[in-house]
Amino acid sequence: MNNIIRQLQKVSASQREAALGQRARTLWLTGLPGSGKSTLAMALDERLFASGRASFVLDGDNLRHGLCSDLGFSSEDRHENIRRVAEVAHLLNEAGLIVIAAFISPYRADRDMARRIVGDARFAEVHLATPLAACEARDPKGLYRKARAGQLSGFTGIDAPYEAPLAPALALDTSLLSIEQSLQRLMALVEG
Ligand code: ADX
Repeated sequence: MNNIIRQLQKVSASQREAALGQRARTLWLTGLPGSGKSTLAMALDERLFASGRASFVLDGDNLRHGLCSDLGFSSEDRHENIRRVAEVAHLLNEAGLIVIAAFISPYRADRDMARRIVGDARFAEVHLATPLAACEARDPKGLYRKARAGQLSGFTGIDAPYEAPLAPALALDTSLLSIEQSLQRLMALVEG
């Protein structure tokens, strides 16, 4: 970057983490639409808050109303979406927070980019490995139905790809696990 010089902060990330009594981490929840990302992200955040942790959820649908409202669903726009979100996750981690990021993030290369931006030591990839048939049966927003009817194109799982993680820190099939069971595994990951 020309003519732009980094300023050093007087308070380090590790000092902030120590004050908060936690390790800053980013749990990156990836999976098909309807796989349970947002539900689990919000429930985990609530549980962390109740146990005295400082956490924050970054959710695809929410950020697409603000920071990413100029982006669509082409592969280029999804890439930019993930880049921006990963930069925000990094900043929140620098502030000492536990970040729960819930994005379809369908491309492996984009998730690898997110890992690089956040930093490998802080990043944990969680695959919501709920099968397509179960996600489609839930169809919480009616978007699978629209995609099948040809009213929505480029929908992940129907006519846009989803590249499953090869080695996630955790894989959860929410068609088999209760919310409570999934939460316990996520809490163990945060604490590990
Ligand atoms: S990502 O692919 O860039 O990671 P993100 O998680 O931010 O996606 O947003 C996904 C949300 O956008 C879905 O929950 C759904 O409500 C909405 N959406 C609208 N159009 C599409 C589409 N073509 N593919 C996937 N999700 C879509």
